[in-house]
Amino acid sequence: MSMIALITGATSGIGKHTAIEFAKNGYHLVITGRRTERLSELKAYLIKEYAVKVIDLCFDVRDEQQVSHAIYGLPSEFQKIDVLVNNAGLAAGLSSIQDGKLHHWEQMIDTNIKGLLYVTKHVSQWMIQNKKGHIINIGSIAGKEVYANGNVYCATKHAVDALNKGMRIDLLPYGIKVSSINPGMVETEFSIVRFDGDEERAKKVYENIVPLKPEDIAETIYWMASRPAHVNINDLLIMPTIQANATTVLR
Ligand code: NDP
Ligand code: 8X3
Repeated sequence: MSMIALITGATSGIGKHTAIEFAKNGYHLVITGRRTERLSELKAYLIKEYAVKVIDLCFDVRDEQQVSHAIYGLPSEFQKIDVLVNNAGLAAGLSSIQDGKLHHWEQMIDTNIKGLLYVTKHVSQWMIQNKKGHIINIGSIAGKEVYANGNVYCATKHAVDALNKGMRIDLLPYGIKVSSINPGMVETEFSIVRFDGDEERAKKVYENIVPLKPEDIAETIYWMASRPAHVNINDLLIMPTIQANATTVLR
């Protein structure tokens, strides 16, 4: 069996395009997300287009039992995961700390931090057994800077930044690479989700600019995963050319 990548949040945006990019390069895939139909469609597409093996796992990363059940249920040939892309995540809301909604905070903390931890804990056990592996965490410019009303989302991505560093230290003795990629603005379903389905408001985020495409991030993730064995990209910040930092955007 050739190389295997497990990508969380593959039903949309960065995760979906990362699955396509890895399939294009001959990887067999484990794709995950909550939306079953989208997973099935992507699986069929990847098998047809790239003749790779694909397993789709439908689970909510916030539920540890679902995560462990899905991951430990993988057939043994799929347990030799070479690359884990911790991508599933979201921003919910854009409000001041005093006006923020508790359910938004909980959703972001449970998905972006706890979900990433659950998946990593289980997959890293196998990587340790196999004495190889590469974990690529999707952070954000929001994990490097804090912007107005970004409070809790920024806190979760700062946590991903810290976890990325911590994992790298803990997994070093086992030959496991740990990397993060931190994008600026990428046009996906991210803003639609952030604004609770308000597509008009989401569209305005990318009006009159050329944002990054999910394909740009996918290609960069694959590039990170395909460096020689002695090279690790610890931490990569990637922005559209029209964006200088979290808040300075040329429109
Ligand atoms: P999308 O909304 O297009 O995709 C998000 C993915 O995460 C979906 O596949 C979704 O799958 C999955 N997901 C969300 N919640 C859960 C959950 N509870 N359980 C399982 N899967 C979940 O957004 P992006 O592609 O833009 O986002 C991907 C990552 O990139 C996120 O971590 C985001 O924070 C980060 N990022 C995005 C940027 C941007 O500007 N777009 C910039 C910087 C970082 P499903 O709904 O089917 O469960
Ligand atoms: C997504 C990018 O700037 O909306 O992480 O936080 S931003």
